Amino acid sequence: MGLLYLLPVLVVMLSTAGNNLVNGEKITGRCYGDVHYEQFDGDRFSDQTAGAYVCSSTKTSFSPSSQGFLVTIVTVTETRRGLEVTVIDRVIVFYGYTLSFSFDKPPSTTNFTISPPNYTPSAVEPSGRQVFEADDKSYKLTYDDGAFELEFPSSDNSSPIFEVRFDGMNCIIRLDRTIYGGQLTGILGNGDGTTSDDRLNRGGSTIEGVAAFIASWPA
Ligand SMILES: [Ca+2]
Repeated sequence: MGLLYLLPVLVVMLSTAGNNLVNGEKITGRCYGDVHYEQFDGDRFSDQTAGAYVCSSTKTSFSPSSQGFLVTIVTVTETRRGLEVTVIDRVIVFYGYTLSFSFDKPPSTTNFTISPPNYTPSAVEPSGRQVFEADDKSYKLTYDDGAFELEFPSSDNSSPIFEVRFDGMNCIIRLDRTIYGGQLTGILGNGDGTTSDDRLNRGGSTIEGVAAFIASWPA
């Protein structure tokens, strides 16, 4: 039980870790713990059904498509300290429909994939942290053992417009509201600032019940 009690502390630590990196208005959504969800517009709920789900995605109508993304999570049920818990086992990130990152828990070079394939580590820091950067783009990936941070800066590099952080248990997505607000679908809602319109399935119909809502977003 001790681990579960620590989860809110971990999430607070993660959610504040990147504050020095961002300027302007951001919206944040979270998938964390056993498994709790906090939507971009503030609604919170929990579900322990293991599966692969669309955590958050830009709508297919979103423009410009180069800033579109898809974040999926894979949850599994494990026994920890005699308790059956469901946790996030894997986070997969697609950005711009051309760049993809896939992570197991914890990430390692053997289960790490990145595309296009010309993406290679540009630096390995003394701590073992590896840094990936595209040749002529500003995408950046860093990860330590059991954690990763993804940042996609704005065109003028003023601040990240899309950030994903995963520590092996908690996945946090932070977005620029002026770009992504109202342009989102998936379990974490649409990010338009209204909490009453965020339990929709792919077809746009309201789904009653947390389990049914999450089940309506298979990856
Ligand atoms: Ca909303």
